[in-house]
Amino acid sequence: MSSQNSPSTVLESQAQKAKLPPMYQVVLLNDDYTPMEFVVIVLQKFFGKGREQATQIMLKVHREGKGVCGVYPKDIASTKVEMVSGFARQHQHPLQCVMEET
Ligand code: NFA
Repeated sequence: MSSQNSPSTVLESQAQKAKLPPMYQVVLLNDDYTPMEFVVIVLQKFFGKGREQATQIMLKVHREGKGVCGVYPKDIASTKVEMVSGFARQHQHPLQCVMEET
């Protein structure tokens, strides 16, 4: 960094350019066995959705095969995936939850 120019007037090189951290979608996948009501509860409990929005997302997953529950930084997305997967396992449902970089 030059001592002659204030930081705001120095053009950043590509290497120095401030880059926002990547974000990750947390995605639910459809299956034939998990009850619809269980998926709605998951969306309310772990993703802060209201009953109506949770139902919309559940139906999208059911009809289209997958649906986005939320978008988070990596650590938070990873924790959500583990919490949802553990909750589904505890209840012996095959519901799958994965993360995808945006
Ligand atoms: N397809 C499931 C059923 O018919 C419901 C479901 C929705 C499962 C969304 C997983 C995700 N019971």
